[in-house]
Amino acid sequence: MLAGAVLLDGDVRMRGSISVADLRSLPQHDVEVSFVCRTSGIRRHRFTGPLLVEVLQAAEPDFDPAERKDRLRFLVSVLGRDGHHAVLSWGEIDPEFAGVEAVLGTTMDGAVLGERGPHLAVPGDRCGGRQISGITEIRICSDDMLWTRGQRV
Ligand SMILES: Nc1nc2c(c(=O)[nH]1)N[C@H]1C(S)=C(S)[C@@H](COP(=O)(O)O)O[C@H]1N2
Ligand SMILES: [Mo]
Repeated sequence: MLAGAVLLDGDVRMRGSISVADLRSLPQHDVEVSFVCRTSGIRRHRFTGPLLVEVLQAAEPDFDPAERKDRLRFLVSVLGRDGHHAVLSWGEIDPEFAGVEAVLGTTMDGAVLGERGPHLAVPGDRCGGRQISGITEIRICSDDMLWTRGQRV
């Protein structure tokens, strides 16, 4: 896999590696995020890149085509090179629902991220935990396993 590429896996038809060039071929968005980290205070960064939802849509998630709201059962987990990962819900990033403009940044504060890998920018998050740097992998799945793990206690 090329340095800086992201592996897309899970419940999508087009699993595989997305290069930085692929990310740059999609419409580019410009977002500014500012968040508070308990250890280092207020942080502010500007990112450009495609919307996360458009990258995922291009990979054709396994939504039931006959049921428009089936997509609301899907979860997206974003993993950084250091092992940090966090989840967004499909409804959160879908423009027909909450429409949070989460971006897979290929530049940060004007500098190309290149082989460091893209950076997730989640406007509106108050803390930094989902502003994930050095992304290596994104997985998407339905909530099926939440409902098949046996009875509630
Ligand atoms: N890959 C990765 N990204 C991460 C983290 C991490 O541990 N690993 N920590 C998050 C947290 S908790 C914060 S506050 C911000 C810090 O961003 P900064 O480097 O701009 O201060 O990075 C976020 N992104
Ligand atoms: Mo943080």
